[in-house]
Amino acid sequence: MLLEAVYHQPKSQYAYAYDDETLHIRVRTKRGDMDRVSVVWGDKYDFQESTITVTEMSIFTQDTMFDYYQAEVKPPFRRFAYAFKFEKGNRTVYLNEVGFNEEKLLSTGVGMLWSPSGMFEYPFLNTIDVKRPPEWVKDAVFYQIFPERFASGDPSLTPAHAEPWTSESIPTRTNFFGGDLQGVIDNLDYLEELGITCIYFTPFFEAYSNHKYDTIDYLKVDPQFGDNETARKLVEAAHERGIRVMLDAVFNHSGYYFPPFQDVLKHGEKSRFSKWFHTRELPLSTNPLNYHTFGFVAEMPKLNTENPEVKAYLLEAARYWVEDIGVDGWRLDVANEVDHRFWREFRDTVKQANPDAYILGEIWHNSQAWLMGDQFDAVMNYPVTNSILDFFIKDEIDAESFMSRLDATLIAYPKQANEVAFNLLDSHDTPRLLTIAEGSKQRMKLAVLFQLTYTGAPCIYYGDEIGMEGGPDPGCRKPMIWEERYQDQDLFAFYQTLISLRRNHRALRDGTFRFLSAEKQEKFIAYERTDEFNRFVIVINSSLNKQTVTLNEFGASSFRSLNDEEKIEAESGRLTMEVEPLSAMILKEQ
Ligand code: ARE
Repeated sequence: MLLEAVYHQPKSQYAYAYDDETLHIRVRTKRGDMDRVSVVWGDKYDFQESTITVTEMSIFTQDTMFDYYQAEVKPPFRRFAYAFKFEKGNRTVYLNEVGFNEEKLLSTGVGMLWSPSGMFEYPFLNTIDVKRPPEWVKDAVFYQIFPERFASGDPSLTPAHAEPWTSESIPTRTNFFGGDLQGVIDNLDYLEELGITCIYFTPFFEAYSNHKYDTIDYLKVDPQFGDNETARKLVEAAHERGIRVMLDAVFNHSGYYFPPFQDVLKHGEKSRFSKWFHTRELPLSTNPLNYHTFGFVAEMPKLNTENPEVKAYLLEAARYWVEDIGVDGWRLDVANEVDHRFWREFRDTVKQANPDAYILGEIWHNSQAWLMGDQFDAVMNYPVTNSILDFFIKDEIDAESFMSRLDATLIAYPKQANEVAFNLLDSHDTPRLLTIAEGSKQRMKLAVLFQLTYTGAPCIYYGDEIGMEGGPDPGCRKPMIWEERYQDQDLFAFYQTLISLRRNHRALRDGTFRFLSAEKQEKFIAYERTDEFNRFVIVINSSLNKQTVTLNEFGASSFRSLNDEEKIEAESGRLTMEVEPLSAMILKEQ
């Protein structure tokens, strides 16, 4: 046993409440090291040999170095004292909060030697602390819209200097094309036909730039896009079709033309807003910068979210859009640079306005510190994005390392956070998927197929579904192509089919996910998604060679491929199939 590899941390993603009565307890060990791992537990006020329970744990995920064991327990009095028991061959070792104990040390009886004071504890399962993301997100398929570039519905709003909207248009950092909210309303049919269920808008509040991340007024729709009534109409029209709406909260910084910032620029110390920004000294200077900003962008001064007036202003905006206009969630820009205290108050405000609102942080890294229930429901799952791109699109990692990287993200957070993770393949901040795939629609389809059959809520970046291309910002922000002859209808149908498959089968959204094959040096994977109604086996061959794939432990089952073209029966418990290069098979058990 390599005890040095064992890791557990109470009250973290290794020990958390999943619901009002269930705790998830996890422990890490060296991969393949243990024969059996159990959690030994009891009530912290009645911890005796006769009352303790030993619950065997199972491996819930693995990476190249470690096994991660998990057990679900339901302590009757909601209090929980526990230790771990590791077994290998004839050796048994216990781990409690004090450290490791060999069994021989416990020969006089575990109850006597393990006074509860030496145990790990989950002191009390308080229901208000349980992380409870909105259920609807598990079923959602998001669609990201960059408002200036999706569609123009009200030509009277189009800026005079806007460029013509064509399939050849080239976006720059500063040009405009005239997209607006009416344009989205006019195209809700299109979105419904595609099958998506929630629109994520990058900012549409009044701002100076074309991307609107430099807010001037958080309570007002940008006049180029319409007004607050258009926003209300849009939300209502979307809701009528069962489509929800999520907005972008840019609360880390304001724009240069935000009136309080202009006031500080003009009046320095004397400004009544002098404490509204994270300044280093006053008067303000942009060269050299003497105030904090997003990146080194002088036009984006960092808001002082510790200041009560700033807080009140931003929280009112957070409330207003949810409660008065009816939006269903917030995506939080640069979420990891804003103080945690602000986010806790933000959560209370938003959930009070609508307990079902989704709070999604924009964080590109491990986000455990925000995902324990008191701040965000989920984060933009860029670690998963990168794993999918590296395996299916860039062909840079093998199947084992793909599995290992995905599994690492599962252990990083409580299960609830993974169930509503926001899984994107590209965005307004990255090159488009098809461009990363160097134009290979076959590879793109494999990535999309995985995304739409994986745990967490998928998001499609506008225009990907019809084959749009574009490099890094600003290249990825071309105006949507609406002329049908330039749209890839076959790709659209592919998205449509997969979205509807996902929407029709809970197993593919919220079912158990398990890798069946992900081997070293191989370029194909097989996985299973199951719930009480259905069992799917999906094989994706990301290599340039035809693969014969054999999967074990299938009993006498029989499967049918989705298009009904093939029927595959297990023979001697084995399922065997041929998968063409760069293609996939979705099999459903009959
Ligand atoms: C513009 C230009 C850029 C130029 C930049 C600086 O387009 O080419 O480099 O100015 O002069 C918005 C606009 C951008 C604009 C930017 C600044 O959309 O077009 O860029 O404002 O004016 C990090 C942050 C993450 C942030 C990304 C961009 O952690 O929060 O950088 N994303 C949000 C939005 C953006 C938005 C802003 C923040 C600002 O989604 O659209 O930009 O409001 C790694 C790191 C990440 C890093 C990521 C991307 O993986 O780990 O931390 O994210 O790369 O750089």
